[in-house]
Amino acid sequence: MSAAPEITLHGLPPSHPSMAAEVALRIKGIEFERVEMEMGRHNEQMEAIYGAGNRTVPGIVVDGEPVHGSRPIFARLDEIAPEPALYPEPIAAAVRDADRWGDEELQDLGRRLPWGALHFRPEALGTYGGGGALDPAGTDFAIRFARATWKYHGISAERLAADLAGLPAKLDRIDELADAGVIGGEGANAADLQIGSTIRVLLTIGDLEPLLAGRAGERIARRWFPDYAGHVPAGAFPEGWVPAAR
Ligand SMILES: N[C@@H](CCC(=O)N[C@@H](CS)C(=O)NCC(=O)O)C(=O)O
Repeated sequence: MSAAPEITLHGLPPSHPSMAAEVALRIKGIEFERVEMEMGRHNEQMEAIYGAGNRTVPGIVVDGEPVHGSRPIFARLDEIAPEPALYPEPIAAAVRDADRWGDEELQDLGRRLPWGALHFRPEALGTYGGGGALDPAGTDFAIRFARATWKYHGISAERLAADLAGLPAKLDRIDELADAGVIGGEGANAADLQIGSTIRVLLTIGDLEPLLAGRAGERIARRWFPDYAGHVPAGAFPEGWVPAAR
């Protein structure tokens, strides 16, 4: 029998795909060490480990072999510990498609919508570190920080409004995936973790609570990611930007 591989997970504390990778490791019962990157230097730190162009978290190093990105991590973990499978048969192909959709279409909303909301309620940034609302000096910092994230993530008021307008269709798609049995089952597969981790972040935005309440995404998010700090009080987004709950 070969020895268990030595695994290091590199992440950033608030990163939802890092959280998804960590929960995948835990579900499989694989031992690992988690190392946080240094916010601001994380791009160069990740490139130094994972190679040029691999600037984002998460990544894992398996006995010296770098595996970069949430989807490659899920696939590699299934090779290391096949059970419980993150891409279980007979639905593996559908799970792979849903995981890809969650990564390519949904995941960015877990960055743009919280940073979008924090522009309007910057004092709430403190809650994402597990604290309370920031004091005026902290809020000055948060205003500058949120502005930098808007630039970095290409957020604009127009894009934010469009993201919000498009959210109900994405929530419908998640319900459809659950109705079809691709996500929302007994165990967590890769798509549950990919989609659920993004929805978990969206649940920190008070304005979105009515939209998310009772939907499959909410159920999956709360089940696999019970703890995620942060709360932007309702009323952050300008009136009329958040679609009505159905
Ligand atoms: N879609 C990729 C990318 C992940 C991603 O963009 N991660 C964010 C954190 S949530 C990140 O590293 N952002 C830092 C940056 O872009 O500088 C994945 O799932 O691995």
